[in-house]
Amino acid sequence: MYYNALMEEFFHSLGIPLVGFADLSHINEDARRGFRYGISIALPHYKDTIKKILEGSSLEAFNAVNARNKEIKEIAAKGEEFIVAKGFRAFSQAYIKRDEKYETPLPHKTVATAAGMGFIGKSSALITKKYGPAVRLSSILTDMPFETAQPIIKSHCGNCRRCVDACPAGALLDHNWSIASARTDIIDIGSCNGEISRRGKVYNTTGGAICGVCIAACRYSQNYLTEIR
Ligand code: B12
Ligand code: SF4
Ligand code: SF4
Repeated sequence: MYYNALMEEFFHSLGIPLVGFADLSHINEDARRGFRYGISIALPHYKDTIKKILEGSSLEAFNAVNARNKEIKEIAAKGEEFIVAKGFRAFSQAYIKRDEKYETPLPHKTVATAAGMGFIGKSSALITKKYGPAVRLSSILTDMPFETAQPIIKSHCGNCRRCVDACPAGALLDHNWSIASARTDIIDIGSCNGEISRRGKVYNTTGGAICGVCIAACRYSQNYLTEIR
């Protein structure tokens, strides 16, 4: 028996529009904590947040992004509890911290491409069809069985380079991703991090800072902004 419908209904009821299911058995066992399946969830940013990022009003954007981040973390934790209550094991990755190399054992984006949720763009972000990269991500590892998606293994950016040109730090390297790509092929995280810290000082944010211009400028985010519902 597969539990896709049950979990989709659960996450939709909590306001998560995008849910994907991955078979992670090809990934290092320690990284996936011995679990075979991964659930990827994505919560879109409000359209207003994307506009604010582009207008440069970073304090407001920072607060809006943080609120969305808190929301998806809480939802992922509820997902874990729900699965455990159904008699399976589960682990929410929402509160996993990055290490000193700015890495986590199993990034949300890896679970997301394996779950068919989107591709990695030249911005190094996950690009979903409907909301582009303008989503907050989380993931849950579990032994609850699912029918799993076909993994996405290459970029659909083509010749587009909007995010590359929009990045104020010149951090993006105009690379078309495939699963063989290394992060260093795509982004210079030192430059990106420098820009984020600079903005934190300019806008006097506490407890972190954001840039996100590459996310807001993406043509897929722009399509989401202009779509008529
Ligand atoms: C550390 C971190 C950073 C670091 C390093 C960024 C980086 N690219 O690694 C810094 C501080 C620079 C950063 C900046 C930002 N970040 Co950040 N960051 C993280 C964090 C906490 C861990 C990422 C990680 O483990 N990196 C390690 C490297 C190896 O992996 P990766 O680059 O993330 O992803 C690669 C793999 O997934 C691989 N891959 C994809 N599919 C597959 C499949 C297989 C089989 C394999 C082997 C590999 C593979 O391709 C990816 C690209 O190289 C994640 C949250 C999380 N737990 O995942 C958020 C996260 C990636 N960040 C996010 C965001 C939004 C941002 C910022 C916009 C925020 C800001 N402060 O302004 C910027 C954008 C920078 C950018 N263009 O990427 C979002 C991305 C959302 C999206 N749509 O993709 C995440 C997922 C947070 C979230 N909860 O939503 N971030
Ligand atoms: S978050 Fe800002 S500095 Fe970092 S890659 Fe995106 S646009 Fe460039
Ligand atoms: S702006 Fe263009 S190049 Fe950058 S991630 Fe989006 S589609 Fe890809």
